[in-house]
Amino acid sequence: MTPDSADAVAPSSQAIDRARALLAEARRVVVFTGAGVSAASGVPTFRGAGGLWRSFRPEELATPEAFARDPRLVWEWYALRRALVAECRPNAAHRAIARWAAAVIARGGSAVVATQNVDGLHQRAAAAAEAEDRIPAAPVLALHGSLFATRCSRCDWRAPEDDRDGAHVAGRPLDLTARETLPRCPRCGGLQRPGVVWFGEALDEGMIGAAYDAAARADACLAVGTSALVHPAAGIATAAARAGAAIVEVNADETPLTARATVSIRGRAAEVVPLVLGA
Ligand code: BJW
Ligand code: ZN
Repeated sequence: MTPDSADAVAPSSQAIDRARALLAEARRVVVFTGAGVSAASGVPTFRGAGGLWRSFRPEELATPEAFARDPRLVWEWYALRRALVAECRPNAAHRAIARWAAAVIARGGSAVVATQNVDGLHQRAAAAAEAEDRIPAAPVLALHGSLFATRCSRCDWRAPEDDRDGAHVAGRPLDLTARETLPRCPRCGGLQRPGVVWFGEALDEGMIGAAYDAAARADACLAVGTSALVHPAAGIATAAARAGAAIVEVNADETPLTARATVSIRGRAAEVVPLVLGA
C-alpha cells in the first residue's frame, strides 16, 4: 500500500480505542518514529512510492564510501534536502506526540521520543508545545543525526551551529562548483560533511543506549511511520516488546514489526496518531 492509498482501509474504531486505552494508562513510554511521521509535512520517505531512494540507491549517496567517491554529488543531494525540509513544518502527529510525551512526564512517568528522522520536526514540535503549555518537553533522541548539522569527515570537529537552509554549510555559502570549492574543516583541512549517520557508521553510543534503556523499562511503545528495516534503531520496538511493553504501531503499510505489535493500525500518521493519543 502506498502512503496515498493508506486511508483506503479506514482504521477500525475498535483498534483506535484499544490503542488509546493502552497508551492512556502507560507510565513509561518510548515513541519510536521514522520517515512516515513527517510525510504529511512534505518530507519524502526513503523507501516505497515517492521515496527518496526510488531514483538514488542508498549506497550511492548515504555511505562514507559514496562521499569519498563523489563528495560534490553527496553535498548536492543534502543541500536539496536541506532546502526542502527548511520549508516544512511539524504536522499533527509531531504535535500530538510532543504534547502527550510531555504530559506523561508531568504526571510522574517517563517518556522518550527516539526518532530516525534527521528533519528536526519532533524537536520543533517539542519546543513549540513547551512554550505553549509551559511543561517540560520529553527528550528527543535523533538517532541518525541532523540534516542541518555539519561535521568533519576526518577529525571530530563539529560546526558550532546548525544551518537553516540549503545554501549554507557551517554558516558559509555552499559552492558546489568543484571538489576544490567544497567546505573544509577549520581544524584539519578535511572535507566537511553532513552531520547524519550513514550506512556502516556507528550511531552515537549514548543516544542509542538511552533509547534501548527506555525500551527495556517501557510499559508502552508507540511506533510510527517506520519500515523498521534499519538497525540498530529497528531493534528499539522489539526490545520494548521483549520487556513486556504494549506495542502500538501506526503505519501506512505492514512492517516486520506488525506481527509483534499489540495493536497495529494502517493509516496516515497525521490522522491516526492524534486519535490514539486522545489529542
Ligand atoms: C507512513 C506514511 C504516513 C509512509 N503515515 N506511515 C542488523 C541486521 C541487518 C543489517 C544490519 C544490522 N545491523 C546493522 C546493519 C547494517 C545497516 C542496516 O540496518 N541495514 C539494513 C537496511 C539491512 N545499519 C547500519 O549501517 C547502521 N550502522 C551500524 O549498524 O553501524 C555498526 C557499527 C558499529 C560500530 C562501528 C561502526 C559501525 C547505520 C544506519 C544509518 C541509516 N541512515 C539513514 C540515512 C540517514 C541520513 C539521511 O537522511 O540521508 O537513515 S538510511 C535511512 O533509513 C534513514 C532513515 O532514518 C532510515 C530508516 O528509514 P525509515 O524512517 O524507516 O523510512 P522508510 O522510508 O524506510 O519507511 C517509512 C515507513 O513509513 C514505511 O513503512 C511507509 O509505509 C510508512 N509511511 N507514509 C504513516 N503518511
Ligand atoms: Zn577536521
